[in-house]
Amino acid sequence: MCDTKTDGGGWTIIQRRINGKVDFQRSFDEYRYGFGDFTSGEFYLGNENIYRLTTSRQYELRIDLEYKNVKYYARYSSFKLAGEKDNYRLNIQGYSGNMTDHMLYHQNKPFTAYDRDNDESTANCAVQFTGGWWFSNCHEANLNGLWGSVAYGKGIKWTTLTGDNSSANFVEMKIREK
Ligand SMILES: [Ca+2]
Repeated sequence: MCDTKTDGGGWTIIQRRINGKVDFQRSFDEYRYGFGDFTSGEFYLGNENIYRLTTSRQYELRIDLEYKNVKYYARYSSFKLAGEKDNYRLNIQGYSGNMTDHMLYHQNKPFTAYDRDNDESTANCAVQFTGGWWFSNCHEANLNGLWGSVAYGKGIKWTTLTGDNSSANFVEMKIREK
């Protein structure tokens, strides 16, 4: 699925939340291979696919997010995932945009899901909060959080916009070859 309009186009969408129809409470394996579909409009491309794409060429990442129907974006000039042996560790750098750089907190963190705890919390952040993410101890952003949740830290979160008790109402993560 592509975004041919935003910021010059040419973006491959790797994650999309638009209606809450797809469950993002998924296992490490499900996050590895991806889930959801274009019909429902919500999906995750899969860490293995993202790793293979971003390791072969240089990619940038753009996040488009809406909260209370206001549009925001973040752009990262460099984005790649490590492979499975390194638990799809995140390498993300070079922020620009009109949100706060909350991915900085997640830079160089491996991926955690409810059945695979690679985070720095004594708990499992994916169990304590929700989703699968590059949790640290635990998160400033969680774009795979629970759709519409107002429970503490569980929603689709970008801290400075949503706070801890609300949820974004649109998210796309997309990559483009540099
Ligand atoms: Ca832990």
